[in-house]
Amino acid sequence: YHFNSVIVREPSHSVVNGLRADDRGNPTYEGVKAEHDAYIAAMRDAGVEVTVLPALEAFPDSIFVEDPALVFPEGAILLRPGALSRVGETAEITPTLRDMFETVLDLPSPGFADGGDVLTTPKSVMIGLSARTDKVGAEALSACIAKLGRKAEIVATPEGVLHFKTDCSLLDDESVLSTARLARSGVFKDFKQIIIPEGEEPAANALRVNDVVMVGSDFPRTIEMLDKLGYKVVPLKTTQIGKIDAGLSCMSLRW
Ligand code: CIR
Repeated sequence: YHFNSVIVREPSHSVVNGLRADDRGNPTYEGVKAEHDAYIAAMRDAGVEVTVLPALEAFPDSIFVEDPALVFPEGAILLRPGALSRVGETAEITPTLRDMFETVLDLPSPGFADGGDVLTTPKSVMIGLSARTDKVGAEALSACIAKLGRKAEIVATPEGVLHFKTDCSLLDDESVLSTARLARSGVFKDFKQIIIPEGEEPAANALRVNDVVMVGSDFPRTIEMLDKLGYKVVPLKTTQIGKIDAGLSCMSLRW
């Protein structure tokens, strides 16, 4: 969670048509843009250099740059997103990553993997199987991660949850924030587990960046809990991006 650099991408006007499992109405472009602007400002306040890529109208979900690639200080991996409408996002981000990283690996076909399914921890890089990340993709991704000198571990994502990280985030070297349903699976037995208060499940996609933990401002009980535990919480609005199943990690690539 110590980062120097992040990449973000401006939302396109087409973001209102972003993918979602349950339709609770479209987000507005202005609302998403405001949430994204605040996110960029919070990143700069946290001490990271932010590279802002231009909007891509052809890809409604392209604001969620976390999914088409995976980055580490050691190198980048170009992924194969599991949603058909998002596959082309990888080619769009490739030139930027080739410019910024010496080592850029390709996830080989035919597997699929989304960056939202990957939780990097000091113990291992956890890859959650989901509707977007299949076994072939997860195994190929493990091999790429090994080439970068890290250890990967393939785990399960609870049924009906979009991405592994929809339900968890890293808080510090030994602590994770997790929903009760994910913690129950036992994946975090080697961690100190901080469990999301019932009813605030979408708060689990928080984001530790250097000294602060960014948390959705719609989740007061989670904010209070983390605050009491001594974390420096930065609440950020996620109401609009939440309508298209996204949270705070989705909007950046960090290293
Ligand atoms: C999607 O369904 O792909 C987008 N609407 C949301 C992506 C969220 N990304 C993430 O959790 N990394």
